[in-house]
Amino acid sequence: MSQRTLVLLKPDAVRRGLVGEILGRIERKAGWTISALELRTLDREILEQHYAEHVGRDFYEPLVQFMSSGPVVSLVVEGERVIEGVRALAGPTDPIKAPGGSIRGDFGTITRENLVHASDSPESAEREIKIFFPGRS
Ligand code: FUP
Repeated sequence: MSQRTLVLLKPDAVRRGLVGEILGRIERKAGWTISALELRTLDREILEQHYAEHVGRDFYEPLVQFMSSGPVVSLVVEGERVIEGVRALAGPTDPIKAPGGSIRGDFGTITRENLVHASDSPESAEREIKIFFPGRS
């Protein structure tokens, strides 16, 4: 089942020079295609839309500070079961619990700075693609 998903390489990934490493893992999956890609620094307004479900949580403010602290790479990836697939490549939210071989497991230590975002359902993917790439909805 072909799908599309919104992926963010977070400011820690860009700062640490891990863009090529992470994009490479996505590109090497058979049949997946990057159909949009942009480097940009996110402002509070777009982050409030993106993280609407987390507004008011104790970790929300530090998350917004971190996510706006430098450029991110935003991309749309299309292909077979890509929503579940990119989340499997990323690993669970807490990088210490993430298995070796996953992006968060290989490179992360703190939950806030966990390198990558990937949509968690077809509905989230469509909502998030509209936020980051309004021309492609
Ligand atoms: P995920 O779907 O794995 O990206 O995780 P969530 O949507 O649950 O959380 C979004 C982001 O909020 C995480 F990537 C990091 C941050 N977060 C925290 O900083 N602390 C928490 O306890 C939970 C999430």
